[in-house]
Amino acid sequence: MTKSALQIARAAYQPKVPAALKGAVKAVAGATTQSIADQDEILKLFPNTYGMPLISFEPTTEATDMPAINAGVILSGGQAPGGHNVIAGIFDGLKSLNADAKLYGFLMGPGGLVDHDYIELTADVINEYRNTGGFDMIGSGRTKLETTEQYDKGLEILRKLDIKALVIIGGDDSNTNACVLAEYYASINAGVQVVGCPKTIDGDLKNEMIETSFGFDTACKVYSEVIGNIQRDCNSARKYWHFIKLMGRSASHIALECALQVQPNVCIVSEEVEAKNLSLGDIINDIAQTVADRAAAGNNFGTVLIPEGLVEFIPAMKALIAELSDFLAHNEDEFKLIKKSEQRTYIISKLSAENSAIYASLPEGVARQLTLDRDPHGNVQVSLIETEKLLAEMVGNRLNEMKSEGNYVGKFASQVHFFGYEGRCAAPSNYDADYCYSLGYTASCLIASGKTGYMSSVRNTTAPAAEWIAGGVPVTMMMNMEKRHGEMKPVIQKALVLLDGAPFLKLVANRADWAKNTAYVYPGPIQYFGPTEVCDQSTKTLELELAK
Ligand code: FBP
Repeated sequence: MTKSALQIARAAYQPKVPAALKGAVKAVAGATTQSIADQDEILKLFPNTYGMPLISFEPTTEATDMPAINAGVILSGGQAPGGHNVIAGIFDGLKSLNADAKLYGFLMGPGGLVDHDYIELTADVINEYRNTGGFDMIGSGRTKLETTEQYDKGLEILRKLDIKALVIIGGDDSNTNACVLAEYYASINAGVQVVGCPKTIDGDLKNEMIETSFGFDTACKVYSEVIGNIQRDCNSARKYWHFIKLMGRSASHIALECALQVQPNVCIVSEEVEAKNLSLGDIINDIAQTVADRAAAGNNFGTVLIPEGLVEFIPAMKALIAELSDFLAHNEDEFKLIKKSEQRTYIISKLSAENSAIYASLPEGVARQLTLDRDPHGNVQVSLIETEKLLAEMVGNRLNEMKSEGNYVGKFASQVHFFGYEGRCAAPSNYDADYCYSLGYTASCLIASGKTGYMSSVRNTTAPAAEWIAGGVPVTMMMNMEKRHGEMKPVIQKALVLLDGAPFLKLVANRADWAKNTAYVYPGPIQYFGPTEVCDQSTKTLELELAK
């Protein structure tokens, strides 16, 4: 396979790791834990894995004579830069304990475990993928592990390969499933540990013990580079308003981080929209006013950042989507029989009066996009909803009205963009390459110390890597009960943008200036070689959050 010059040079990069992981470690147990909410229900559902202590790894001089441990690894859900380094870290960690250890990769996500589809990950395979983006070493998928049949089927192959531990690399839903699996295997004394690793470009799997999910850093840097390029184009031609939707299924972390990096004219934050109970009309009016104000100063151009999940946060839309999801979950078969051309009328006839009116008012395309299949975890596939077009069109219409009212003089031409897939498989930044490798290596330490139901945790990551803190967090600690597919389920609580958090407050303090004046910043491409302040910086979000 032909490799780029960067790929070849990058293969030799040695990820930086916490000082504690450079030699033998011992697991030190900290305080016992509780789930963040609904403690009684979560305890009842996880009697074997609830309340375990936090773990940190510290260097030890005690000699350890470890048996060879075979482990399996699964990549679950959307791609995120650095996944290959997590696997490399697990591999190196297991091998450092005993060179006879084996690592197996289950193919195309959790489905590979159930279907017994796997490969052995030898040094040759691992070395091909060190510091590369993508999940193509073993592929990924969104199959939800949720039935005992699936767990038992998985156990057959784990036993056959003598696998004693499984690492599930995934987002909040996948790590929730990892914990359910850990609990089940513990309850039947299967002798298989399950450990999770926090992955998602969305950045919404984070809490007190998990500073960030991997991939967020690289993806935001890739998007910020291209938004910066668009802003320079925009500031050169001075004739377009660019409506840029950014991935992030629920939380607006990506849009917010990119805004902090590029200083756009407008950045919508879904969590604020919800808190202020804004309607679609309010959002349109706000953007149109900014366009009009800039036009009054002779600036008929600008940028608007839109978080992918916006529609689900507009309270009226959220209520509509909730009813629609419940209805579709219970009437899936009937709905599938309705002709495409009649689906809209059918849905309108089935919803409550209020939701039906909102649904009827939506443009045809968006209405159809809302009824598309949910993902296996019951989520609306928001990446398929063209919010950027919806907003650009509606702002254009509003400006026409304002013009006829005499409240706008200017020219409005829009361009729409959606950045998501472009960033999910980028070559990991130094931050992600180091963080991911450390997460994987830490997972191997959790395995070696017999832990199950834990998530690998690496903290203090705005400091130099040597000072990072490696450990494990019981997954039940992050759980609460939420409604999914019409039923209450234990799930890891999603971390949304905090409206009193430092990153959002930074936006608030600056957005009036950024709206009016052209204060664009052009971050440029990710740098892998060069001065540390250019190559090793983390996200603005993390810097602001950890500076408190
Ligand atoms: P994960 O939560 O699985 O990491 O996926 C995140 C994401 O990239 C979202 O930002 C996006 O909405 C979704 O995946 C797209 O899903 P798909 O890859 O199935 O198109």
